[in-house]
Amino acid sequence: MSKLLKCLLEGENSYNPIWFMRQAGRYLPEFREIRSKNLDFIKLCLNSNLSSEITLQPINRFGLDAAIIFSDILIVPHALGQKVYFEKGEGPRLSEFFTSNLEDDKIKNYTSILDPVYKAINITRDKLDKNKEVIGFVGAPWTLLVYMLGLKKKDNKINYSLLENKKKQMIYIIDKINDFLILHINNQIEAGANIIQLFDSWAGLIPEEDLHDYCYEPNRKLVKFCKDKKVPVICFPRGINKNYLEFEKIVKPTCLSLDYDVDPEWILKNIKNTCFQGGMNPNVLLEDEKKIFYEVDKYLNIFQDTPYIFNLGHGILPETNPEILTKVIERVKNFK
Ligand code: 1CP
Repeated sequence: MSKLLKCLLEGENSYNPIWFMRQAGRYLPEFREIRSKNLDFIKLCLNSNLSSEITLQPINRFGLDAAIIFSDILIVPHALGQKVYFEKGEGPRLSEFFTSNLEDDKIKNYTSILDPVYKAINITRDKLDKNKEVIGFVGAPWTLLVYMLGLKKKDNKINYSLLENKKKQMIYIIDKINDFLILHINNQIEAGANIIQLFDSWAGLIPEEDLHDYCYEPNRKLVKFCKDKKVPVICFPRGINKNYLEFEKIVKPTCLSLDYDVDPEWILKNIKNTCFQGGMNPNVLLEDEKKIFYEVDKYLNIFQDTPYIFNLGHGILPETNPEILTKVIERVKNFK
């Protein structure tokens, strides 16, 4: 069993496995080269050979413990019939959402649109060292709905009035999306993904009273599905702060991925018997070496007696210098 799987499944803490959210992406010149010739981002995600090549770029460069498949959480709304646009400086935008997109007769079309993702996983699994893992992923329903319903305003606040008195419809939609996510997770596992990460990147926008229905409950069902299949699952409920504790109790993921707002010492003190991942602010990687190593060591020291996967509190920023990552990885690997 790889060191990463041992850390996730057996509580092994003699080594800190390492990978990064958004490790395949714009900070890498080899990615930018492919991207400059492939202007349609969704089409690039659905090109199995290129997706696999991009997935392996950070592995070939840095020798990380896991490859996360190059795709996007928005590939699911795309496969459910919504057009996905990426406009410069604006973030992703989607065409209008219709509840009818979520009817059961859409399943066949949905799976065939996503088929290239599964082929990319196949190719990647074949090419990757046997002691490294392939991470599949989905966005949790709430985070997908933020994009699917266009809920987020430019200042990253939510237009929550749009959802007032709509609890019943929301729960119906979330349940339906969850069914489609389970299909996508299952197909990724069948294709060779042996760890799943659930991104609930906008969970922090949910008011406290709706966290149960919009965040914990859908994540719990997805986690249960993965655990029933004996596949470890990492949850990233970004921005919920001390509710990480409640999240852990209800959702029970194999591993909790920390954002950079939550206090790692508070987490260690309050949440027991689980594996943790990440936490360091990705902005730190833009600072000088001394500050970077100080922060890297801080996380390694806090979590030295627990199973801990080194990662960041959110994705690597495009401005990050890849050479600094080489040094961070060396530091992490030499820590224990
Ligand atoms: O070249 C480009 O302009 C595209 C940039 C890009 C990339 C490289 C986007 C657009 N998505 C991705 C890949 C991606 N997205 C991966 C690949 C694997 C990896 O290396 O990690 C993954 C796992 C995601 C997941 C994703 N997409 C999330 C969840 C994680 C997070 O960052 O919070 C979210 C919210 C998205 C939506 C999305 N896709 C792309 C953008 C610019 C956004 C908006 C959010 C953002 O700006 O970070």
